[in-house]
Amino acid sequence: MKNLLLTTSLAIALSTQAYATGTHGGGHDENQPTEQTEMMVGMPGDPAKVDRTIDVTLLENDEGQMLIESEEMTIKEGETIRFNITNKGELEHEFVLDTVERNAEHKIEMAKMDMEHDDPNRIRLDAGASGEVVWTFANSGTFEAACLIPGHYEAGMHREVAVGDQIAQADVEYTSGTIKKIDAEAGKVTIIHGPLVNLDMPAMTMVFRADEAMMAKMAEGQEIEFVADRVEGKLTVTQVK
Ligand SMILES: [Cu+2]
Repeated sequence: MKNLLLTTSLAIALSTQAYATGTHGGGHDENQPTEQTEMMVGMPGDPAKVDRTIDVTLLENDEGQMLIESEEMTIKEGETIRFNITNKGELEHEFVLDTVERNAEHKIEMAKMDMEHDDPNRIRLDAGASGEVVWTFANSGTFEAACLIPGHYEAGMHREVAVGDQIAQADVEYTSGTIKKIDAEAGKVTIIHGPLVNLDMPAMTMVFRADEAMMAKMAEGQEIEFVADRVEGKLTVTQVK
């Protein structure tokens, strides 16, 4: 019992410290132990200064796999991401952000004793529950989002989180096109375009979806450079310049 109390107060002390670091904008306080203040993966983000939201679904499928589903987790160094996480499975799951090495270490600890943590880089969700993790990725590198509940990682619950200073830009190739028609009400735009390399499509005239922000940058007859991708199964203009 004494041990348990000790562990609990230590956990509270550590997470309080991690939050405090977040509000200091990442300044490294020499007096703090390095374990929590200098996590390789970054630091707790300020919910008021989120750059982007990534929706994440935790679930099991009929093939016995357990999955963390989301768009590609390709993040720019310094970006603050709100991970909007929903557990659509029938089991309890976790979402932990860390290095691959540290996740592996914690997985071994969890196998010995299934501990419930309350660290800002992780959240545990009952079936049907949802929650969020707001995180600032301070360092470039390849990290990992995982569920460390015994057996779940092995069943597939891990995915790569790539953080780089160039990745988000370098990854995309702009295609030139001419806007033939805009249907703002339907959120559709018809573009006569060159080959779409990322979608493996030849030059042609096609209808794309576009949100209001993209529409605002377009006019009929205009020549544009754009990027299109599949969003929820629909061809969508994701970037325009
Ligand atoms: Cu899980």
